[in-house]
Amino acid sequence: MEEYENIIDLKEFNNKRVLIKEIFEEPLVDVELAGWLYDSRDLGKIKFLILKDISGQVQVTGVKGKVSDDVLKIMDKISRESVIYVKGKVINSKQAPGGKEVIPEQIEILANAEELPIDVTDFSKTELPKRLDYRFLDLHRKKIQAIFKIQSTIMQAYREFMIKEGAIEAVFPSIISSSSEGGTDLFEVKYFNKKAFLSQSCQLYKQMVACSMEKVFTIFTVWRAEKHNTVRHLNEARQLDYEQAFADEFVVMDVLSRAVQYIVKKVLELNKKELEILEVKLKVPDVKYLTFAEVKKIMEKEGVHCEEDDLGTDAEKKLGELFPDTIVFVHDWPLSGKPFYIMPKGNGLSRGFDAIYQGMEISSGGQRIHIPELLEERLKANNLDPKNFKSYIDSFRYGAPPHAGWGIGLERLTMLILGIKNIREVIMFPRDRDRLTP
Ligand code: AMO
Repeated sequence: MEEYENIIDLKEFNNKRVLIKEIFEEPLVDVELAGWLYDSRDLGKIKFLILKDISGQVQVTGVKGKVSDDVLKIMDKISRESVIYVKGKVINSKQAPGGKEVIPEQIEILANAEELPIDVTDFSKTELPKRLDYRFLDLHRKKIQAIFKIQSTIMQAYREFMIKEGAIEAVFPSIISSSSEGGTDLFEVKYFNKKAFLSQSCQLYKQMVACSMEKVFTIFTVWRAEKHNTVRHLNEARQLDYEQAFADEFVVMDVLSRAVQYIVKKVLELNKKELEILEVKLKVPDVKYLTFAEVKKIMEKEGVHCEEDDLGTDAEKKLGELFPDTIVFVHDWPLSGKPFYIMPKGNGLSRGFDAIYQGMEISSGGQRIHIPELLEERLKANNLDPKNFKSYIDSFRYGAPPHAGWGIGLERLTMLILGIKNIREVIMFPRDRDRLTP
């Protein structure tokens, strides 16, 4: 094709466009709409189209004799999910869903949809892997759109909350020269003639910034080369990160609880319709503080396995059952179970914590080490070479205050707010052990 001319004048259309939800909210008569064909029915003398856009759906009704033959002819040949433009009049109708329908004067097919590879109706039974193969089409569905509208609110509310707290938003590099979380789960990249890695966390950078700008936050993409394929792990995930100077773990646990409560309140306020579509009953969470030792005792009583320096999935699940709709902070965590940058507290304990919500870890954090000599010691204790962390260690030599922070998994938070079982449902384009496209 050498030339393409737009079927309608898009600039003009954007000036006049009516969103479908406005039809039900305002007394409109002449409307110009565009969207996707959800469904159609042909009763011979009368033809129905269900048109949907991002805001809702409406019935378009063509009655023989009342609507031009040209329009009726087009109504006959539109395939499901094709993109159409409709110009018409809104009338009240008792039979139509929502009590209103559109009588079309002009219909144009802007983009034809071929035979659909997956079911995108509200009653779709297509399995998740197949849906993810065609995620761009899966995103036509109301339910899927509801998930990501809510995730958008979560991110927006997080930003809003942090700005109110007086934090500044920062961006950090995604290519790093050495591990920030320790361990082996790094993706290697070639960086000219050097070896580099995709960032596991912005940990070291957010600390450096907190040591000058006091309160800093970001929404950061992390890469974890974890080999296990579970319903709660991704190889590429997002974290809501926060770091604050002059703070210990208790100061930032309080910030975390208020941040999550603010986010949930915003979702309740702004996403009523989406929560209804997803049939979610959401509550603003309570907050509970327990030491690691207290949790161990609880688990012993409950007969649930808990590791020496970690909770494990069974114990997390149990905490969710015992304390539903509650952010459970588990603090005074064994030092051996926390990364090298977490501040020791004596007696084998640390100033690190995990936050458990609805039976799953949503966040970990703690007070950090701001003393270079102690940091070197802890790196060595974790079998890491201080030479690889020179610039990070040096950043604490010139007036670095005590500081603390945390990172919340965005996808984890979304799945737990919505009671969704598989993390892949709440990320538009998941990267897991087997999936690199789309
Ligand atoms: P951590 O590694 O515990 O801590 O990660 C923080 C939170 O991020 C989420 N998360 C993940 N979500 C999905 N898939 C994964 N593979 C994955 N890994 C982590 C979880 C987890 O609780 N730098 C520290 C945070 C800090 O101390 O500030 C860190 O990254 O919800």
